[in-house]
Amino acid sequence: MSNTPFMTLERYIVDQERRHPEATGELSRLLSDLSIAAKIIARETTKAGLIEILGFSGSTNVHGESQKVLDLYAHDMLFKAMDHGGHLCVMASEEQEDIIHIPKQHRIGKYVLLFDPLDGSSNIDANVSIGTIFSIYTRISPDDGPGTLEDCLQPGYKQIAAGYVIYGSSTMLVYTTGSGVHGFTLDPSVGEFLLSHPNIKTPKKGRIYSINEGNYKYWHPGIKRYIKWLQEEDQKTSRPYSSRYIGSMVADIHRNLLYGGIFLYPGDSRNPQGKLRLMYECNPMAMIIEAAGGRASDGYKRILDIQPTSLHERAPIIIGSEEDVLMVEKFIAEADLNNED
Ligand code: P6P
Repeated sequence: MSNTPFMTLERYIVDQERRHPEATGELSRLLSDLSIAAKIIARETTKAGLIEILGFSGSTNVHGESQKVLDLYAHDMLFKAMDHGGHLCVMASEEQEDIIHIPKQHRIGKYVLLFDPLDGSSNIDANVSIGTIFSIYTRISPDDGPGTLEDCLQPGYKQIAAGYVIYGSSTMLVYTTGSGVHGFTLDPSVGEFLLSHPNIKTPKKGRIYSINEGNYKYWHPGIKRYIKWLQEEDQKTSRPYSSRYIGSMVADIHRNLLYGGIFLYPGDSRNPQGKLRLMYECNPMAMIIEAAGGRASDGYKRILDIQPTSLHERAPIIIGSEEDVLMVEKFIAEADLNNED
């Protein structure tokens, strides 16, 4: 019998809040509202094949990517769940070009919410795990008016909370407020997220690497050498590693968080900034992995230290077990030192 206490997400959030006398309860209620949106999105994604909610919506997002019906559904569900709680001054979504103001009839709060409503959605029709990613900041603009773009363009180290929901063989919500990473599994029969993974710590070194090897010819020489190095045999360093790549960031990083390993979406000669979005994917995942004892960099500097300049900018990301990320940085530095092509 597991010794994990029987604990709902709501109860756990309140318990965590009680440890901070200065807490107002605002953040707790914000996280609780997010979990309601997650339950509704989970309900739709787990029956997507049955209710004609698959396929493309015919629209494209700010990145020129075709939007799936479920992408837009998840975006709308999050907006409707979060716009009236009185905790937020502004929101921003990976699926919407501009910041999202809180409707005038609702109270303005002190928090800022950024979210990727359904990451990995290109996999939806193939029934592959997908996820929602969220990131929470405290506003920096003057307290009285609506939130601003400036509130949304803060470096990742200023996040006060981050998390994701993975819609897979089960639905799990994983979040951190900076002290520990906690995982909750949805029990659909009672509609509650129950504590299943308290205080997740990621192994310092893994045996799994996740990267789209189809981009090999475009990679930095240091990345090329690193991946080839992983494939050599050496028992002392547990090589060769296993290659695991789902093509859904939340699923790949969730597995590596629990098992150990490294996920890489580097910049390359075609896309120097890589593919993943700094504000909606890289920063929240970086906060989580660091709180679990891992590391996240762009190959040169900490992801959380990047000062954003635009809402939808991309960043190269190398994230996971600390020793593995440090090794990639070493290969990159050596290749640069030797001016390798
Ligand atoms: P590629 C999904 O479209 C996504 O944004 C991430 O979830 C995933 O890690 C990445 O793109 C996959 O990209 O180029 O390997 O298909």
